[in-house]
Amino acid sequence: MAHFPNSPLYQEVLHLGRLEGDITDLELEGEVPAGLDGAFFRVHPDPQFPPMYPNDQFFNGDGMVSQFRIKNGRINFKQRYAQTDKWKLERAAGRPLFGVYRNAQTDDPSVAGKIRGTANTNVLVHAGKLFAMKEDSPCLIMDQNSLETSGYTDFDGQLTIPTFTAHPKIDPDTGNFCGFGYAVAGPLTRECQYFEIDPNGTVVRKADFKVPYYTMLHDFAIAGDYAVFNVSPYFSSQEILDRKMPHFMYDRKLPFYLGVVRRDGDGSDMRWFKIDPSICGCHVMNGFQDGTKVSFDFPISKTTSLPFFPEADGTPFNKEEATTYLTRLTVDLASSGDEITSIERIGKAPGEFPRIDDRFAGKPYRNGWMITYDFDKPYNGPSGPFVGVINSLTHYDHQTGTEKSWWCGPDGALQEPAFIPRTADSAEGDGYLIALVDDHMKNYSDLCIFDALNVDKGPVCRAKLPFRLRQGLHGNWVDGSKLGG
Ligand code: V55
Ligand code: FE
Repeated sequence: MAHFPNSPLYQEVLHLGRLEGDITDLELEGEVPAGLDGAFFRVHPDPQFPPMYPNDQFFNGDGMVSQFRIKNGRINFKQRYAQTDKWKLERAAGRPLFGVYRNAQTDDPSVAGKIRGTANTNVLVHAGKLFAMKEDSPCLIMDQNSLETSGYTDFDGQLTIPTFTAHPKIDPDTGNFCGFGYAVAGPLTRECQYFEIDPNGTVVRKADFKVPYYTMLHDFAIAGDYAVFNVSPYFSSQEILDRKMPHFMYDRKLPFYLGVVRRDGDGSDMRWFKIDPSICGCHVMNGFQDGTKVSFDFPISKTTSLPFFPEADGTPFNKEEATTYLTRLTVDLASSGDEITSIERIGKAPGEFPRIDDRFAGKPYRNGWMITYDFDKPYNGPSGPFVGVINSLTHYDHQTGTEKSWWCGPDGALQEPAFIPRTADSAEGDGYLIALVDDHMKNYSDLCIFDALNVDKGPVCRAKLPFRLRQGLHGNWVDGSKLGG
């Protein structure tokens, strides 16, 4: 029987978790804000079995979903594996059957043609279910109260594409789930589809388009009437897959493109704007429309910020070139060319995992948050999977240009936050930020709640877990009205 390799991929910051369970009434430091009722869902990759190949990577772990249910001043914790088809097949076999990250050519022949998804990237409640998402596979449905998995869905035959997004946006006006799939005509293909699913689970819009080259179309924005996509030079090829390598590499010689398409059309109006030499982006803070102008805010770097998606020409990973700064691209649809109108840095603190008050998705907005790298601060722990230790939480006020940050101390790091409105109709940004703060020395995680506009004051409440959650990806808050008990 294989065992987990003696590598940083499974130890230190990425020490495996694999724990399913429940804790009622977490220990608290400080008080849960009065009236808070809902749940914070988040997910991390957590391989059930040792990897079939030693060159596996962090993004290939099985999805482990955590639920923090907050009500009546108390916080309950529940954690379960997303029981994907992959997870069930491997569980039944008692061993790994799927090979390296998004490369079916490395799988055991017994699972040929099976859905390879790990549901390890994002979790969000929509249409009365918890969607557990990975961009290479369909949407996995779980129960938002029990975290039981029911399985993959094609929304009653309404969505026939083989992939789904891990970065949906909810349109605050319609409540529609806005998403897309890429490689919809099969692995490595340029065909993509934008879609919207209404609050009842009905697919109400579809627009087909083609990216300029096959890439990792990881995140996007809605911006008024438009959907906006960033194509950064991540790529793959049959040759990479034939060599049994993980799926993506990076080619800084490929241009960067921003694609803008109407959300209510058939996709034929897609316009691609170009930046060459390229920049590199991944996650998106927000987008908005002002007449014929469309703006897109995202942290960018000069080159790949993900060390495990290496440069194809062998250029070694470079921390300075990989450090991401919040940047606003603006394009004008009244123009006839493919030029970006402006590119403007709008944040000083470098960071990633951007968030907003989601009630302003696709609209002009003032407040953004990211977890950030304060490179000047000391750090006692081991290095992790990113450019540096993400030791701070920063609020960006786009109106005044001011930033407020909180440093978590020398022993750990933060995971991606989510915004909680104080009340359904409170002003933009008036509410809380919720985020895990991990102690890499003592190996505990605290779920922390901050006053969203005063994050620099530190958490108003800490809920203490008796262990550390593994580094995760994304998650979302849902109001208690969408949950049982
Ligand atoms: C990302 C994460 C993924 C993935 C592709 O953050 C891109 C980027 C956790 O999985 O499969
Ligand atoms: Fe992501």
